[in-house]
Amino acid sequence: MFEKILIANRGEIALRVIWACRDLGIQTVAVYSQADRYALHRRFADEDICIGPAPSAQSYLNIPAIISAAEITGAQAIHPGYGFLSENAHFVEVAESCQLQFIGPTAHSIRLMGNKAEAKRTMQKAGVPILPGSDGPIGDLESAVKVAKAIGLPVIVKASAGGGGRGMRIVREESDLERSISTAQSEAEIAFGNSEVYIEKYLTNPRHIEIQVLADHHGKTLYLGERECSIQRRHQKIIEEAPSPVLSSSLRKKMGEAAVKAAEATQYRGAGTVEFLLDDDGKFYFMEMNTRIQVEHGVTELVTGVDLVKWQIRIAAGEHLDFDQKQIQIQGHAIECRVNAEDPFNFRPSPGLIEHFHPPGGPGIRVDSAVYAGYRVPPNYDSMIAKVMSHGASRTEAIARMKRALGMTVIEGISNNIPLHLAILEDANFQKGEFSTKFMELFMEQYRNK
Ligand code: MV4
Repeated sequence: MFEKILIANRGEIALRVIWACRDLGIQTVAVYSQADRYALHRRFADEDICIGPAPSAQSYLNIPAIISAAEITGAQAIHPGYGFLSENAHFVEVAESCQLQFIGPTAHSIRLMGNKAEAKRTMQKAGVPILPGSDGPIGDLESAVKVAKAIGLPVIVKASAGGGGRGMRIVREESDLERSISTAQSEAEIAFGNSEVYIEKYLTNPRHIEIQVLADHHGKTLYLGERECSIQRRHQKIIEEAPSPVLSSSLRKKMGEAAVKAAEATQYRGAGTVEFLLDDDGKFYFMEMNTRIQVEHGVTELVTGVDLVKWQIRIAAGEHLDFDQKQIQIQGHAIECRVNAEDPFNFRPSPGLIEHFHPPGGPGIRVDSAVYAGYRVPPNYDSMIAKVMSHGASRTEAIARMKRALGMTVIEGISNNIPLHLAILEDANFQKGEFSTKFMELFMEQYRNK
């Protein structure tokens, strides 16, 4: 096992990794930017080192500074958290060339999944269901039009280098097809330096269901159930839950086995998430694979009892997964609300001084956060300041506990989106578990008019 790990991240996920390291008896090194002088990840790590000015390009994305910090402190491994360098194949290669173990998959897996058209092809070969569309990136316009006509409108044009909703264009009418493709191509070139796009059938009201997987270095790959992530706004998740209110145990098994196939097709190792779209008939299709620990991993931890971050570290150190698929049971129901420092109506960021802070607690509540009373939320990074998670024997109990927790949370000095969460928790369709990725659009109409 490692003796010392450097955490190349900030905020709640940096603390989450410190928790896992403490439990495993591993020393930690925090890196921080000049904007994070008063951040908790600095305080709770055994050592800390400044890696640059506030802008992430000069600090949390600064590969030479982070590698130097690892060398100076004698860390043996780097945990990237999520965001920042977590899915940067080049960073993995640099770390490994410096004899630093990257806690995550290989550069090869990251690169393969980073190209969405290539990933889709790999999945098709592996027998994982995909949506009909172009076989890989679009060649010329003429053949793209042919594909679109063959699969039928609407179709969606996606950037190969995109993902997470960036670089997509829906085409509903044949007359828009050529223009949409060329716009998508030039937008992709500007955004990613890669104009490659692919085309596939567009599903109008799917659910976003993702399967958590863990794979060790010895050929064992397991699935840990699903997370329902349909409640998003502008491709930012707001509420996630496990299990999905609509998955039967047989569909869970089918999707889980497909996710394991997807991971095995890329010789995946570590923690990963396979995203699927699920339609009304219970048919599911591969979308993307995220090759990192995700923000919403905690709901899976609550319903499976498996510490995913600890396993990321143990797997990177070469340990065997010491349990089997049949030992993974889904117990009860968990919900996560992402608490953001933002206006609850216009969603504008609200950084600044937190004057009072009282996190919720009590039975069935977990809070992952890195803020405190007197802390100043810097304007430079993501606005998420806490993840409030609830766990109960049933979905009804998880919702009740979440309402209780959010109602007893105090955050004063800056705006936050708890009022939005409470309104969603009161929504009749949310309570019935009847929603799709369209939920927030529909919800916003009545929320705004209140
Ligand atoms: C789709 C889709 C419908 N049909 N692909 C958005 C994020 C990226 N992972 C894929 N996304 C979508 N791809 C096809 N063929 C609808 C979405 C989508 C979406 C997916 C999940 C959650 C919220 C969403 C909101 C809008 C669109």
